[in-house]
Amino acid sequence: MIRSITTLLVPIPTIREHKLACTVMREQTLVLVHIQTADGFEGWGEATTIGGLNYAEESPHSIKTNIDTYFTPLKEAPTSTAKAMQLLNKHISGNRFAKCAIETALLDIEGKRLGIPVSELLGGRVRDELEVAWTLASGNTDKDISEAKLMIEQKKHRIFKLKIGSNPIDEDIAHVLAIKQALPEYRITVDVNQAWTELEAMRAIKRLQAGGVDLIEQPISMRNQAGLKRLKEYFEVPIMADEIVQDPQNAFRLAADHCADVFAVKINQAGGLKAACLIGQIAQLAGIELYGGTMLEGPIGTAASAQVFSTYSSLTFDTELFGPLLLTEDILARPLDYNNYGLTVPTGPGLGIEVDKDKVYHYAELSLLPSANTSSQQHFATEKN
Ligand code: MUC
Ligand code: MG
Repeated sequence: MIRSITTLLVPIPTIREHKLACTVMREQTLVLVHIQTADGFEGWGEATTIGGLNYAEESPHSIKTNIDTYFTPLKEAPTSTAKAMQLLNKHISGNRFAKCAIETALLDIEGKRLGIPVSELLGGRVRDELEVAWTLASGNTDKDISEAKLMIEQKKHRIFKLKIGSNPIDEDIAHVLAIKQALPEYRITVDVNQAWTELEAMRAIKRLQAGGVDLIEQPISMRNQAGLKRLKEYFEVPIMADEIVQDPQNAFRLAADHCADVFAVKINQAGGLKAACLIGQIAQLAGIELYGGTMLEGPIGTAASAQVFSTYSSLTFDTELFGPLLLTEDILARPLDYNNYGLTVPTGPGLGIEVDKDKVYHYAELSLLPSANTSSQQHFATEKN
């Protein structure tokens, strides 16, 4: 039986401003879930989103409040992850991010109880290393090029994603092409975070494709599924669906209609680790390539994502599990193992990580203090001219 469920808001500053089309991040608020069982096991889960309510319909505060207020019957539930999640899904609509945090903590416990990593509860891992892309989003072309060169030199990353969509299109394209020209042999993805209209996307992607850009992520609104399919059919450069890929039912509809070449899968957006595995299977059955996405999780959510992506039979476009590296502070006793352009999937029982409780409670306390820059405040990106 579950003895306690504790939720904590843990805001951690980012190493630099991180600019997306929808927001500018200066910190990330981790929503941590700590579950303890009556027989002495404990598990950790995490939910994150981006920029308060800028990116998705759940905020750190709504996730915490909803778990604290509406997920309480879970305490009477069996510790079996499958049965507990069945109960939650029956009684709680939506709230995929919150459900993901709870499922992560329960799987962590289940893995520890059985002495196996979470990947083995999810069907079994087929890889132990994940290549990790880095996102260049300082907002300045020269800074981004130097940042990328340093990453390559240090063997940290050699795949790069550029966040665009907040500037006038000509400016964004010049920025991307300058970076691609400076790094011709490296894979460059652009993530527009839904900022363009379909017509803008048509015109812009033509120029990006001609400039050798390798992957285009969510160029238009997630509400325009037919438009995404038209872009996918028109262009040779692969089109990746991100925000539009939500729960497995929705992923199934997108896959059946073959609306994208690649799915970016995120455990939070999917509604949990098992849902993210299901989306991976749906994509593979439909001939859609996979990319291991991030909601800029800290180390707990990143370890959980790594456990999931290690089970995908193919992961053609690798991952972007760099969230912990964007944060100024770690909350693990031993940091995740980033080396040789990637991340080693933890091998220990459960998530395979040890959370440093003192650090967690130290940073969580800070959330009680007023902060000039909390991600609950809305950071609106500059309006397009
Ligand atoms: C997104 O839309 O992919 C992933 C990397 C990053 O910088 O933002 C996230 C969200
Ligand atoms: Mg994206």
